[in-house]
Amino acid sequence: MTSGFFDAVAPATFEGPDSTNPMAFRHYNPDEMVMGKRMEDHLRFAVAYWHSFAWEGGDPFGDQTFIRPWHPQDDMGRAKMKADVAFEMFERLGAPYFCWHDADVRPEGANLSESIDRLNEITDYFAEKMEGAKVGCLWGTANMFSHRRWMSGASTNPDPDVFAYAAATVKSCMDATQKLGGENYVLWGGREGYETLLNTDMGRELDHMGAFLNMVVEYKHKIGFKGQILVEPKPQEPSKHQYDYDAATCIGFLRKYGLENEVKLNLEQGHAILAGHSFEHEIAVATSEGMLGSIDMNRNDYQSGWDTDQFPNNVPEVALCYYHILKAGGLGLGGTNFDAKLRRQSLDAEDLIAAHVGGMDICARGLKAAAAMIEDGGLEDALSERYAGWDGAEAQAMLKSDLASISERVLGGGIEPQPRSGRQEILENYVSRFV
Ligand code: XUL
Ligand code: CO
Repeated sequence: MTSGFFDAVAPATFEGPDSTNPMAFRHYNPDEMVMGKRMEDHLRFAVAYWHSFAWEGGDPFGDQTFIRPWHPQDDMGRAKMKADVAFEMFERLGAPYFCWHDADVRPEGANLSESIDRLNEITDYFAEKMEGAKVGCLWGTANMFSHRRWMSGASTNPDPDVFAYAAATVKSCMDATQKLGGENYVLWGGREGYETLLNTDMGRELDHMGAFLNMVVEYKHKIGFKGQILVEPKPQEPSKHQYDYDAATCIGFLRKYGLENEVKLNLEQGHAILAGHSFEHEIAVATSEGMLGSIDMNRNDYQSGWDTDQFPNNVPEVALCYYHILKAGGLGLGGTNFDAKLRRQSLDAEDLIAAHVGGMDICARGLKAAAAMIEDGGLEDALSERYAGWDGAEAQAMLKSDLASISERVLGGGIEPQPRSGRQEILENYVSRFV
């Protein structure tokens, strides 16, 4: 028996590029081979529990717009109804994964012990549903930013009791993620940052955050969790300044605290935009260091300056992201999580399905375009040609040389660099042929 929530909406199926059905896939065809691998296995789509099932449609100027049968979310019976609906949606979409925070899936208890009991009960319920189903857990995480106890941070809180509460909370979420066979565990630094330096000891807070993350890694090994530990950069919102600002900042942080071989990055398109970067910039920073873990796919409204978490709808942008991902060997244990929410006027069950169908289709188109560019090799050829000078023995030897000898060679040999075109427009025209 189904919950009835999606009864009026047909399951999404692949109908091919000529279909005019807004609820059908035109490009996402899970079994289609792309560069020798099934499309589903490249993209590894995940539905985000928080946006699709927990968010009630509020914004800073108004409250709930979505009225769902599982509201209010303060009761375990309704938490199970929410789970029933969520799993029906995963199946209708053919989404292979989902991601969750503790706060999305269970109501907060009167104390931590009750909250953990509830988390265990609901994740047991998930585990039953996952048995024999085609959906897995891409990642789990802890919401350490919504409740007022986290208002001054979790591991960076000036109060050590909050640090302790955070440690116990993350332990419970890692246990639940492992129970569900999760492939990753994510830490987004919700309020790990500051509002004003007037009340903040930044160096001390960063040391606490480094110590905390080392404990997470230690616990991963202790329980034999085989998944990846990922941190998720974001420059601001909710804090004025977040410590995990962007990919480069996170990599520096991981190196400082000896975690560069243990922790990778979960990169999000909207967070890249807030940091003043393109998504492909963040992906290239991570892949150049072998630290790409997974991606949160969404987009921001470029005018608003907020983290608007919209579903992706821009093929050229998405294509360049997957180009860098494919070039680096793919997503591995990571996936494409739709950390994206409906607009608050999109009230219907049909809107929820259409948003994911559209997002999945845009990503599939982007992936196919990226694969076509890789197979054609035009961008790689252009790169090789641009850097060809560095293939020579003399250029390579220079990298191990010193300023004085190089200077001698330049002055003695009459080296006189001749500027060459960067050919940006020609390369942009090249990309346009594929997207
Ligand atoms: C917030 C955000 C989170 C993380 C998980 O901007 O992206 O949803 O992905 O906590
Ligand atoms: Co995210």
